[in-house]
Amino acid sequence: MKILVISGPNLQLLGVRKPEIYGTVTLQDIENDLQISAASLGMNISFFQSNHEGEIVDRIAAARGEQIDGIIINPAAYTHTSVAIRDALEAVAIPAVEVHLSNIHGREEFRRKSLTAAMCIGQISGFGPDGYRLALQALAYRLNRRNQNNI
Ligand code: CA2
Repeated sequence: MKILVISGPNLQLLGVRKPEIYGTVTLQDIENDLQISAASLGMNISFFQSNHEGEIVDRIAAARGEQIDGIIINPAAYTHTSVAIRDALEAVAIPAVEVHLSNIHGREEFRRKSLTAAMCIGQISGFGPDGYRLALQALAYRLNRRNQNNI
């Protein structure tokens, strides 16, 4: 099972800036942790971070040809603005889970709306770095069930 983790703009600053909102864990820490969790679930995992909307669209589009089975995506600020990322997720139709470190529903009004979540199986928001591990487990459940049912 192949999983792709996509991180949007400014997530490379995690753990370095604004620890009062986003904590002290870095994106590299999150990816290292996911690598271990994926190995224990027998999954192959790869990572992509970009500050550029078009690069994220291209990465999602390429996932189909690479036989990626599941996507974990934190589109960061593009969550609230990007019809292009939403359309890319819809087009590839690969099961995806949207993750947010913070609880976007408890923050500023403009963060409460996600354009991308509707194209995902679901959204995990507010659990900090644990949200990524929960997303991986959710994908494992979904993909295993799908394989058992041959769909
Ligand atoms: O809570 C999340 O995971 C977010 O996706 C993080 C985004 C934000 O725009 C979303 O509304 C919610 C921000 C990404 C990281 O931005 C930083 C900014 C300053 C310092 C460190 C990270």
